[in-house]
Amino acid sequence: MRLMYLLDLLTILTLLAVSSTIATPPSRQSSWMAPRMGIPDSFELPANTALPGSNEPLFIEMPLDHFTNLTVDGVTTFQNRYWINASYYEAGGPVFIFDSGEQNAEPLVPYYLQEYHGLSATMRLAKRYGGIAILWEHRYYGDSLPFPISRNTTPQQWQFLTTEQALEDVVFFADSFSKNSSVSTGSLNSSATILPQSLPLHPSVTPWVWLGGSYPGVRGALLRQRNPGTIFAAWASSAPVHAQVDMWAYYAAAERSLTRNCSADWVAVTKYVDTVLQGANESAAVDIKFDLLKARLSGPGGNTTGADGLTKEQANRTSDVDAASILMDPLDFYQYYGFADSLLPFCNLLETRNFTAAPVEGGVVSVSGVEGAFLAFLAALAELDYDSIPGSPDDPAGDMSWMRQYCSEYGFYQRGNPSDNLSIETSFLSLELFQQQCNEAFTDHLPSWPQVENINKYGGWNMQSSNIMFANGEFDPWRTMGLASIEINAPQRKPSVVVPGCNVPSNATTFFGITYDNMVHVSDMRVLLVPDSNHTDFKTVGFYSPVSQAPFYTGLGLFQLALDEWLPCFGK
Ligand SMILES: *[C@@H]1O[C@H](CO)[C@@H](O)[C@H](O)[C@H]1NC(C)=O
Ligand SMILES: *[C@@H]1O[C@H](CO)[C@@H](O)[C@H](O)[C@H]1NC(C)=O
Ligand SMILES: *[C@@H]1O[C@H](CO)[C@@H](O)[C@H](O)[C@H]1NC(C)=O
Ligand SMILES: *[C@@H]1O[C@H](CO)[C@@H](O)[C@H](O)[C@H]1NC(C)=O
Ligand SMILES: *[C@@H]1O[C@H](CO)[C@@H](O)[C@H](O)[C@H]1NC(C)=O
Ligand SMILES: *[C@@H]1O[C@H](CO)[C@@H](O)[C@H](O)[C@H]1NC(C)=O
Ligand SMILES: *[C@@H]1O[C@H](CO)[C@@H](O)[C@H](O)[C@H]1NC(C)=O
Ligand SMILES: *[C@@H]1O[C@H](CO)[C@@H](O)[C@H](O)[C@H]1NC(C)=O
Ligand SMILES: *[C@@H]1O[C@H](CO)[C@@H](O)[C@H](O)[C@H]1NC(C)=O
Ligand SMILES: *[C@@H]1O[C@H](CO)[C@@H](O)[C@H](O)[C@H]1NC(C)=O
Ligand SMILES: *[C@@H]1O[C@H](CO)[C@@H](O)[C@H](O)[C@H]1NC(C)=O
Ligand SMILES: CC(=O)N[C@H]1CO[C@H](CO)[C@@H](O)[C@@H]1O
Repeated sequence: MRLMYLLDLLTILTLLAVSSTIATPPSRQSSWMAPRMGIPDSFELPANTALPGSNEPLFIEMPLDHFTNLTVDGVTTFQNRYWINASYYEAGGPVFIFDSGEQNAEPLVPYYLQEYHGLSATMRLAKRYGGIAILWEHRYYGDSLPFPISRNTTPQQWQFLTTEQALEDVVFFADSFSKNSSVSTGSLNSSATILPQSLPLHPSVTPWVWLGGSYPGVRGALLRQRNPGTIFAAWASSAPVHAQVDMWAYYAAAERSLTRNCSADWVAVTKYVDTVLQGANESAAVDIKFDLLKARLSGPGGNTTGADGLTKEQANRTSDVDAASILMDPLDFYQYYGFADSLLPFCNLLETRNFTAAPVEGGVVSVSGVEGAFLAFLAALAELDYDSIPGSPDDPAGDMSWMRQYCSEYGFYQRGNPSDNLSIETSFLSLELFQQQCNEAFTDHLPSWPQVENINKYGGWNMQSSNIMFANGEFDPWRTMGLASIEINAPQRKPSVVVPGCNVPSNATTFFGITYDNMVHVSDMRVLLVPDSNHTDFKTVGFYSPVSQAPFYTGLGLFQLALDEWLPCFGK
């Protein structure tokens, strides 16, 4: 059973099995391009020495606690995983670090670091600037685990999963590289593999350029504010840099995009279900839960096989919020697909009553009342095959770690707007409910509410930063928590595509960036996929933009213009 309100909607789905077929790293060229950007020209690698191939992971020994040297269960350090692709590296070229954020990074390797399935912005930038590409895995995700992650992870073990620790990991990593302009050749022979750390990639001698979408975009912006000496520039895509406990705005974009009749029906049905579930007639409540569960389990063409085993007892055991939030199933993929591809098919089914009647402007409710609208809604839920979309956690450990992060620092509790009577989210989704779930999942060491000030102290959506490009999608639910937010409590700043001077901070009214018309979450920083039979459905949405390829080129082109402006000033 899916608990929709627990789903990490920030997570980029990574559901594809990965085959590691690229084994041989290219050998180094013996001739090097003219060095640039602060690197003295004495840097040379012996001919044929090779960096490890990007399909094999590398590890750095990372302090568990950067700030107070605490030790828990004998653990003082852990192995933090990363990958490198040095195919395009030329002496003096920048570092392009792509952050995978709150997920196992491994499935991303062939997409973002090898261009195995199409162009990646990270590799295009590496090619253009002679840079070295790094894929970085976040502590407590994938294989970068100080402790095993499960329901048994203790509060003492969780305490090192904080924004500050995870940002400091990047600083520690960057500082681990050499400042020397030449690699000691004494220990190397002509066919040896060199340690990446022996390359002169220390951020004092090489510009580090960050690429991240969603939470990784937040990290890039925070790092540029916090450690400008480490992160020289950043492309922060769809970055909700303003943490807020109450994120009712999450659904505002979807609500705004609904057709009028669909909105009228959705609002009416939501109120109807909430009212029945809150009412005194217990058998009516169980019946409505049964109907909702049955619709979710049923498939297209009136196929109710999936619901065959469903009983009234099961329905009775289903909580009000679990049952009522089935009405929100069609919203699950909105952030990736936008209205036309995720909600319109549903609205069409609903408004035509499964293609048996013509739609009317006031919705089904205006013709058949709310009970008629409810039946049409159930039919639409059943016919739209959301059951085939993987909604249950693919990476339970990663989901727990992200839950820990939002429960302790980010909030982003996605409920409906309680003061908007056109809200299409069940009123059972309350802030208190989210908090209660957090408290149940993490029994101790959790603040009473998420400590959003840990994030917002870097400026939140008022952040006046230099050398960052903030990209957003017009209808991305996460735009509401970023610099480009148009919500009522936001500063209403406007993106400007005019590239600012190097190290020149933005001001209170404007910032450098772009909001792509009609686009959604991280529509730019995805792989420009070569479509094939493995990339046709929701499962691969994490890797490419199902809406449009245009933002890939727009974002990359604008960021290149910015880097052309900024990189020459590195070290000056
Ligand atoms: C932590 O330990 C390291 C190495 O022993 C030491 O250099 C550092 O000063 C310590 N930091 C703190 C905050 O105690
Ligand atoms: C690095 O990326 C390029 C494509 O951008 C790819 O051709 C190459 O195989 C990758 N290198 C490694 C070692 O995976
Ligand atoms: C080169 O170095 C590697 C690893 O240190 C070693 O295994 C190999 O025997 C060396 N080759 C030669 C020709 O010295
Ligand atoms: C639902 O379950 C409760 C507790 O087991 C029971 O008292 C109640 O009669 C059940 N209601 C229905 C309609 O089955
Ligand atoms: C309770 O709801 C059921 C439908 O589930 C209905 O048949 C019954 O009449 C209702 N009872 C009352 C007291 O309204
Ligand atoms: C929807 O319409 C299709 C095609 O007419 C039909 O097979 C199916 O049973 C209908 N589904 C529902 C839930 O009414
Ligand atoms: C009906 O749905 C079940 C799963 O719920 C599926 O196994 C079966 O193939 C479907 N039948 C048809 C005719 O599509
Ligand atoms: C009703 O909604 C459908 C689907 O959202 C839309 O295509 C249609 O234009 C609407 N019809 C009217 C009359 O508003
Ligand atoms: C929502 O509130 C507005 C103004 O308060 C009112 O005009 C409108 O009828 C209400 N809509 C619904 C669906 O309750
Ligand atoms: C903010 O920056 C923009 C773009 O550089 C500029 O046009 C605008 O005048 C500035 N506003 C203020 C208040 O400084
Ligand atoms: C799809 O994935 C499978 C398994 O990884 C692979 O064998 C197959 O070649 C892929 N198909 C295409 C068209 O890339
Ligand atoms: C080859 C070389 O010059 N190596 C030096 C790099 O810098 C470290 C200290 O920063 C020295 O210990 C190395 O000898």
